[in-house]
Amino acid sequence: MVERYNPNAIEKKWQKIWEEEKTFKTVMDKSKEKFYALVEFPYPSGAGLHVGHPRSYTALDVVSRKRRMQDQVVLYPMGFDAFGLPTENFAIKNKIHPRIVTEQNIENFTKQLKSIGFSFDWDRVIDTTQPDYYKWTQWIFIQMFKKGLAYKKEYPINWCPNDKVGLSNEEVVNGHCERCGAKVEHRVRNQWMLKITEYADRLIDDLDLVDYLPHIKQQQINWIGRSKGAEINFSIKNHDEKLTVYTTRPDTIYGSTYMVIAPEHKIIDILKDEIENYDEVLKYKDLANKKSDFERGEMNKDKTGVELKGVKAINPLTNEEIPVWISDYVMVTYGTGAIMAVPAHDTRDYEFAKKFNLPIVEVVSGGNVENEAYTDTQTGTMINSGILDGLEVKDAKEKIIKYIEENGLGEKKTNFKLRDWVFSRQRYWGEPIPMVYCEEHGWNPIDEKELPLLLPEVENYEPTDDGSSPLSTIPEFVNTTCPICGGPAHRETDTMPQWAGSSWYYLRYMDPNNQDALVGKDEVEYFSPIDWYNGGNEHTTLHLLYSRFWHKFLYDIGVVPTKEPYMKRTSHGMILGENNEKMSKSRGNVVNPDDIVENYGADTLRTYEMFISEFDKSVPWSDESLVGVRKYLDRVWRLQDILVKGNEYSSDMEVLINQTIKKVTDDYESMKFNTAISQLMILLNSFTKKGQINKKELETYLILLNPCAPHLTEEIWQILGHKTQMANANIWPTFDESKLTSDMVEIPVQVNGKVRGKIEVSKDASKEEIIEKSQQEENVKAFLAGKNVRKVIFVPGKILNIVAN
Ligand code: ANZ
Repeated sequence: MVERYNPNAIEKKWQKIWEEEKTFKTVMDKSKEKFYALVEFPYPSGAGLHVGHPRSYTALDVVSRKRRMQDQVVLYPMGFDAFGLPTENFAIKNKIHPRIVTEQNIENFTKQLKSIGFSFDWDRVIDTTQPDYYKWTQWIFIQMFKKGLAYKKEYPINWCPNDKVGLSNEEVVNGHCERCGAKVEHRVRNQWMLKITEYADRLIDDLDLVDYLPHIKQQQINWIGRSKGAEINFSIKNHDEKLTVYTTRPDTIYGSTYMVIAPEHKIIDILKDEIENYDEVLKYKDLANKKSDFERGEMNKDKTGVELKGVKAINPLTNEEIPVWISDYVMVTYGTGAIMAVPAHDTRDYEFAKKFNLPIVEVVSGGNVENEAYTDTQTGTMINSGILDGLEVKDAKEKIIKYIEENGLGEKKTNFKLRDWVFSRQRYWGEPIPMVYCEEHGWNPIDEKELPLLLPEVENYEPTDDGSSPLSTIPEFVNTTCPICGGPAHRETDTMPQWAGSSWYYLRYMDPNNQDALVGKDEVEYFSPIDWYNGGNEHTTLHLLYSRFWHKFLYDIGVVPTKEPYMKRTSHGMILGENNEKMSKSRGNVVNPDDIVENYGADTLRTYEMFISEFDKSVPWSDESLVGVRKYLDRVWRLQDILVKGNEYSSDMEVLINQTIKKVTDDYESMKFNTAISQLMILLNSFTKKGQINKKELETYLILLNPCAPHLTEEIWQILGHKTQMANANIWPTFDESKLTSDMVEIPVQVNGKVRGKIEVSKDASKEEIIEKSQQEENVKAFLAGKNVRKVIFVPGKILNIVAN
């Protein structure tokens, strides 16, 4: 009998060996196939690792370990996305420098990650807050500035009054700050912006080049929100000013009975002398400003608005005078901030028209809002529509666009929901933006030789009350000279947002210590692109899109060889608390991975997380299944007790073993970890039932299980006498196609019409062989004892019935 399975001792032992021997160090070898697996690097929070992290990390660890045993060069790196608000807020509260907080947190995360036995190359760890890393983040920013992709703009930003920080639209969830939950306000600030919109078309079109899960592609497409339509100018009666609208339905222009502009539209100021109810208009504008974009855009809310009394616009096709309203359902940041309202065919316009008693004119037959068929007004025949009458919608669109272009009334236009990326944060713990302002020469980047522009040491990281960055209070940092004329100038004091460092980190892993370039040519040629990237669904529209944008830019300036960074993107479901709710301190349902490693072992934690459900589904934590998985590993350990000699699969196990090799090999690659593990459990049961396993069989079993339970399997492997580790050996088994189905069949044996036993015989066994074997079956023997066989009925391949009395 072997000693009891003792994961604590075994796991520490192997982790030490891996560390000392640098087992998972990645070395380029052009003669071999490479596999670059990436998981999202964590933000090293004070709370430490969450049991959600190992779900993603174990998954690609499984694939990475398998690929190493298939003789591939695997790059599976880890790092820390360490700039950001929580650390800064913690530092302010506890009066510890964020640098120290970050170091402590990284140390703790590293210890935790190592205790789970991930096969990361620890020599490639990156930390986005290290100057030799953020030097290149700054360098990329400067290249973007040089290409006109970084610019300054007065921009109404989402402002979190609690964190005192500007937020990108992506960081605002239902009108609230994604991090702290405070209600978001609007504030106008002079911000650095990155022109992601210039890449909008390519960010959609190049999705054809990659293998992302369908829902991930769709979410990106929706987020970018490409919409094709036209801009049309409406003139203002008795005024030179024109009001330009954006519409996706220029064909419905004859049905446009009024216009609506955003409360922030600049024409309000221009027409101030004409507007008879200017005070009322200003009051409404004020009110709208206090609402978030989300509240304003909400579909089902009651429509509000104020007419600009004294102002009339002219519908350029009907030549009719129509009223102009302001309402907060029109956003200033989308299209032109003005719409031609077509209440018969647009739900929001319809609700508005009903409320304020505005005329509704149907222009697509059968397609109006009051009609059930409304849901699809993209088809139908034009009515009440002058030159468009009788045309189908599609043709009407073409004709009207041609008409407005020929008559100087407007032009075809593509719009995107995606906005440029607000890239300034008024906070301390981020990358300094390497820009300098001089009265004469405006904004210019610092000399690239001066990079990195170091984040200065400060005593106080508290944002200032006017919302400026803490850096603005340090004269030694602020005051500098103009890189163009050498005259007095001042530095930008905003820092980069959370998403900067993570937009290109995957490139640095390829060559983490390069002092002369962001990544070496040889390395980037060899390791690009990333073969497989797994991460959270919540990053589909933020990080994933941002990093694709940066990558495309780096491709354009010749830094990277591929158009896309990630060939494949998958995502995992969340692990919920045992009560089926999201894990959180306040709900008291947090499971700490350290406790699981301590009490059950890392191999149990890993195997459990791969086993609990389909990988992309959310699943509640379950102590019961955890215990079940631990028992399974105990039984694997005890296979040593029934070990016999043998260098070939035994004939009765051969089929099941081949089936298992095939299934596990396929399932790991398609992220069906749970069914791979259940197949391994079935095979284990067969060995246990048989009461023996030979050496060859045990070795195959260990190899297949190794990616999930690497410590346990290495230990038994060593006990079997192997001098080298499994981890980097080219030993992944292949299956024999001809041995996937059994040529044995199971035949039920009846005695006088009742099944008394089952026997296993070869498919083409003769009737005589079968009768003979049936009489050796214990139970059948018992029922035949003292009787004479009168008759034997045999249905080949199906059943044997013995009549006896
Ligand atoms: C007339 C019309 C008739 C419209 C109709 C729709 C249906 P997407 O597809 O999202 O791009 N719109 C334009 N700018 C807007 C803004 N700043 N705020 C709110 N709504 C705006 O939608 C474009 C449509 O949304 C445009 O086409 C416009 O209404 C409205 F039967 O023009 B449409």
